[in-house]
Amino acid sequence: MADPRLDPNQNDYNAGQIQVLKGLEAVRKRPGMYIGSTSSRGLHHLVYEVVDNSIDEAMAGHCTGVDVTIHKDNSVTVIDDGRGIPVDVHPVEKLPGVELAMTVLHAGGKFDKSSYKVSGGLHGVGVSVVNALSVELEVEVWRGGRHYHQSYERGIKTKELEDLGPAEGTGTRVHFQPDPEIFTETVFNFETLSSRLRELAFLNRGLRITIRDERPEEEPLEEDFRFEGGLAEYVEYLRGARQAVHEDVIYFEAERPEAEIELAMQYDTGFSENTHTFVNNISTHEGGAHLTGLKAALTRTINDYARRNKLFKKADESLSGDDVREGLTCVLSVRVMEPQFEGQTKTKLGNSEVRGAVENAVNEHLAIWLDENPKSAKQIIEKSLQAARAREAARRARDLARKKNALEGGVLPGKLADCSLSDASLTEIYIVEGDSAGGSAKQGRDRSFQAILPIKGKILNVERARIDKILANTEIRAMITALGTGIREEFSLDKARYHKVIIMTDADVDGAHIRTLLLTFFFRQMRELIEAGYIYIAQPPLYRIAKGKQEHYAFTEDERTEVVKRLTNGKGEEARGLNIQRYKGLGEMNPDQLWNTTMDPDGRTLLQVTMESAAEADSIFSRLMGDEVEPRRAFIEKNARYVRNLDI
Ligand code: 0RA
Repeated sequence: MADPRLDPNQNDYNAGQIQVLKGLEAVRKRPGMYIGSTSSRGLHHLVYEVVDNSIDEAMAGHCTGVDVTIHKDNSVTVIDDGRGIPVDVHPVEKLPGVELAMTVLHAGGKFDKSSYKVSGGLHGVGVSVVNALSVELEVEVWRGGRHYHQSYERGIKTKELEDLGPAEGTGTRVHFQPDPEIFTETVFNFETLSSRLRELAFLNRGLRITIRDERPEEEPLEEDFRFEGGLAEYVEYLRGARQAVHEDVIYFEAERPEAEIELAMQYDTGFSENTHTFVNNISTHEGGAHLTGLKAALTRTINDYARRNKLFKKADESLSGDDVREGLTCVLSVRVMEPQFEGQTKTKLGNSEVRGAVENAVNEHLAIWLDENPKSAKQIIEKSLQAARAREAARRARDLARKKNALEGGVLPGKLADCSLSDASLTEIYIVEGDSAGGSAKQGRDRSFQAILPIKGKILNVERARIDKILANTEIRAMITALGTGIREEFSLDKARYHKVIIMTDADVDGAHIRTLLLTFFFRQMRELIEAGYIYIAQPPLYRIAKGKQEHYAFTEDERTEVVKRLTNGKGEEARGLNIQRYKGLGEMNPDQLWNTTMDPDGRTLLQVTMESAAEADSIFSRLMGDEVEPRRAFIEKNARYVRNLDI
């Protein structure tokens, strides 16, 4: 009985007050039990506890603003414009309401005030805990036209509630200095407080919350939060720089007997999921019933919408939970009368009845939103379908690995005119642009060692496609099967069916483009083929120069000039009846011409493709063939002066 005030013989103190002192003594003995810790975390919880009371007032519709100030001495003031803590004497406890609030643990129940108070967890223990753990606390109330004041030290009253006289307005002010005997850290972190206050402002739409830090020498730090858009604005804030898939944030509020529900969400072009859930303004990191309900509803409603609006291509198509959450930024906030917090960190909602309430509300409101926003709905389904395709591709890629390369053992493509020799070190394959050139090449070739694979037009740009699209492409599949090596992780040089892979395209811009696309494919999917020196580029002539029965070919402009000079003895072309043909494409050559100029090993020129640096090639391919236009433009501008024979 160290404290004389705990002595029941002291006539100032009745039995009720002894209970009070014992209660606060318990808080000081085991502060961790009430605020979680006595470190920096617990210190900041003191502020949250006081602010929570103001926010309760706001949620009850009686408070528009909360102002938090950190003073130079690391004491804190919280002011609100609520109704003010009651000051009249409680009929049973015989103490003013404000004094009960300041000294009785969980005094909230003593006031006839129904709100979504938190039972359990660290919040909602009551401002009396803050009082017990403060070396000094002052409370002021504006209420009923008057201004009141009371003060405490370490939870013990040092001044009776005093009526300071008439005053306008209503509200409450609590000023407290955390006790250094309790806390190992007594310096507040502005960022920690302001980010929680920002979060609270998002969670309580329209509520103004300010924070002011008076500690800096020069000028106080100030933040002013007020979000009329509530969670919708929160989602925009969280999405940050990620590019939105649809313009408007999906947003709704719903009331159910089990819970009040507020949800905002938006899809972006990214691949991650960012879902945050709250119960009574407390973040539920571990999820729980509300999150389970949300996920179930999301998957169901999006699938239903896609099916009803015929956005699936196949009848049995469907989107998985992961598909509909790819690139999603989402905030769910529920208010529950008696939340049960479970889990390791007591941040998992246990109330099973909330699951159905959330599921039902999201089903209903999301369906309405999608119906009312068909353009956005379509963009969302498309995004989810992309996610589904990627996931399917990943699955297939895994299957592929498991089957130890399905493509390699596959039937050779019908378009392939294979050679008769089977010793790969002696054989070569021409990948030829277009069917007509392919036809000439098939007729002109030496079929014992030369295979021909015609491909149609511009093949897929593998730089801008996910693996599923790459493998679905007929031309690419034909190449993979013909070459026999497999791709990427399953690539095996030993299985190459030819040791020369010769790209043969037209000598124009389109041909150059197709050549680049093919090289991109080899670089990304069969890099070892380049490293082994198996990839070549055929050099078809640019000109055919005929004089009578004589035929000459020129592969460059310089060669053409030289040939013409030789045939005319320097006297001009027309005069000597020269016939000069500019080859627009391989198809203009007959089989013999193609063989003589481009395919005959004794006369042809092949360029072997080599790679100085894979990293450099990597960067060039992604700049040239990737999504971004600007790096491509920059590269082209920088390298344009090296481009010759540009034929547009
Ligand atoms: C109980 C009843 C009433 C208000 C409050 C508590 C109250 C507590 C705090 C704590 C910080 N700010 C606060 N503002 C209000 C309402 C009594 C009534 O007027 O009916």
